[in-house]
Amino acid sequence: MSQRTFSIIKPDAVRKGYTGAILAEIEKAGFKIVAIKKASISKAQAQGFYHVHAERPFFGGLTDFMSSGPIFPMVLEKDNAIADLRKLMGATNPANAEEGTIRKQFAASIEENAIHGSDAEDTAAFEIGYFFAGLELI
Ligand code: RTP
Ligand code: MG
Repeated sequence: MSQRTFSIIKPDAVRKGYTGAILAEIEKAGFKIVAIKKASISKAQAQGFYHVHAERPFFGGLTDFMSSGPIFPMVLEKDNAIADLRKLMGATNPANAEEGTIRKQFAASIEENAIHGSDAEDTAAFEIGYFFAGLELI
């Protein structure tokens, strides 16, 4: 059944000029881009987005990084979108990512790892609402 997920092209990938190539991979894999925009978020906004990781040792570095430059948040749709996007992204650490995945091709490190994807239905709903209003999603 058709499902929506949330993704971000992270600041490292935008800086390196990989936005178009990553979007091409996403479309080639059968995702429909429901909504997309360019954004720059503050440290506080990054902390809100990644609040589930607040107690992790990497939280400071992660939120500094995510607020370090422009990003492209987007809403994607296809059958099994949440799991399929995670598969297309590859492992969090690109050193462990499978050949052909976005992180294998475009990520430099576990921190500068090019793309975010929601990990479950409830987090997808929270993350879509964090960046997009209902009227942007028709
Ligand atoms: P994301 O949420 O960005 O899609 O990444 P993920 O699910 O693959 O990984 P997650 O465990 O949710 O971690 C969120 C982001 O935090 C950074 N991280 N750094 N230094 C570290 O050990 C470490 N672990 C995670 C990564 O940038 C990861 O994408
Ligand atoms: Mg995650």
